[in-house]
Amino acid sequence: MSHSSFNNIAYIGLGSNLGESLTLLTQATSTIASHPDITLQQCSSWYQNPALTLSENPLQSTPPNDYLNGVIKLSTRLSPIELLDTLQDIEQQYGRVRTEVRWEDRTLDLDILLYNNKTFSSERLTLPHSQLHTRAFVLYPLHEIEPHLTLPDGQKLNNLIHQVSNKELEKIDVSS
Ligand code: A4P
Ligand code: MG
Repeated sequence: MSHSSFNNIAYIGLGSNLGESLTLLTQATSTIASHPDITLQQCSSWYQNPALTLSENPLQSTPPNDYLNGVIKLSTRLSPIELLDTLQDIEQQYGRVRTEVRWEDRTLDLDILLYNNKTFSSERLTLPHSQLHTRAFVLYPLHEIEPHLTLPDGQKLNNLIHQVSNKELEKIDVSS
């Protein structure tokens, strides 16, 4: 089958800090890749890093586990909302329990970081992802697969990563 119609490029941020995170992330990537309307183009390494927390979260009684984070690049014929629906289905499939607690520990979080050069905002979807510019665990894996990327607002990824420290990111050696 020709994939020439899969002419939208999206970057997805993956995160997990509950359960067998490496297995979950690897299997979720395979599930995304096997979707009939998606072609997986590239995967970053996985990076272990401390959870970014909301200091005002009164329901988080114990310190959260570290996260594993990574980024994948895909081409798709799904619209942004269809892609979000698909990713949320996959989150459910991998045991994500959504509660009222924001930033709760999660088995799997899938965020659409970028969709083409699109800027968009609705109740369900903001593009680019609102925290993209500030998070080392997003910027460095994205840079690993797309070093020359320019964001829709004209900022170069190459410049952005120098504004955010990567000293807490530990690249996972999957061969060991
Ligand atoms: N939504 C809006 N825009 C998007 C988008 N571009 N991609 C909406 C995906 N979803 C988007 O997300 C809440 C709602 O955001 C969705 O229903 C969707 O319609 P959620 O996954 O249900 O809830 P959440 O993830 O708990 O909230 P939020 O605010 O999205 O948190 P984040 O930004 O996902 O951050 N620390 C480390 N080290 N690594 C992490 O990955 N992640 C978080 C959660 C906190 N700390 C972390 C990490
Ligand atoms: Mg999320």
